[in-house]
Amino acid sequence: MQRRRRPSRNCPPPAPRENHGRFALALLQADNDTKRVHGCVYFEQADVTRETRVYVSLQGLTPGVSHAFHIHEYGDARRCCESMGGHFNPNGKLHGSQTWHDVERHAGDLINNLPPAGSDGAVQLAFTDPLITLFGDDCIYGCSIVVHQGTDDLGLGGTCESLKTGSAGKRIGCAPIVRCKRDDSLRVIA
Ligand SMILES: [Cu+2]
Ligand SMILES: [Zn+2]
Repeated sequence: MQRRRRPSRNCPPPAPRENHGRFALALLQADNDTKRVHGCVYFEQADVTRETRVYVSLQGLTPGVSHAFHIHEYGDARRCCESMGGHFNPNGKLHGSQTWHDVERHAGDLINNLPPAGSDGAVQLAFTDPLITLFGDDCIYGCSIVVHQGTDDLGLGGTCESLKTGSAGKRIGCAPIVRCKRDDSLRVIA
């Protein structure tokens, strides 16, 4: 068989990387039957030494309810939100909250709960998280975002379930977290 030559001499070189930042996206899809939660969660991390910024824009929530919102371990949607595992917990911690810096938490606990949804069922906010990362072995690519029907009790419920899940109830929306290109239009400001 004749060997083919790669015509590299006449082709432009690959584009250099724009910067060292990394970006990710969870796109929650609407479901016509159940009016499932939908919208977008966008992540940015400028480099491995910087904290990750999270931008949330969701619709289809229950007005007035502060829904629990976490990163779960798997991005596996074969059984919709049920196959996405428990809270992302690479360090083997108990469930907790970002609010208390001296108390342990799952990396996936984030801010635990979204602010109460508006009368239109929408929420927009941005926050920074010191534990999650888009770099290295424990990066969140391939994990998922899960939104719950109820409110996370921050591990204060006095039960084993509370120290595991925050007793946040049914999963009403979810999506895998995938790597994406930088997109400043997804930087919603609350
Ligand atoms: Cu959850
Ligand atoms: Zn947790």
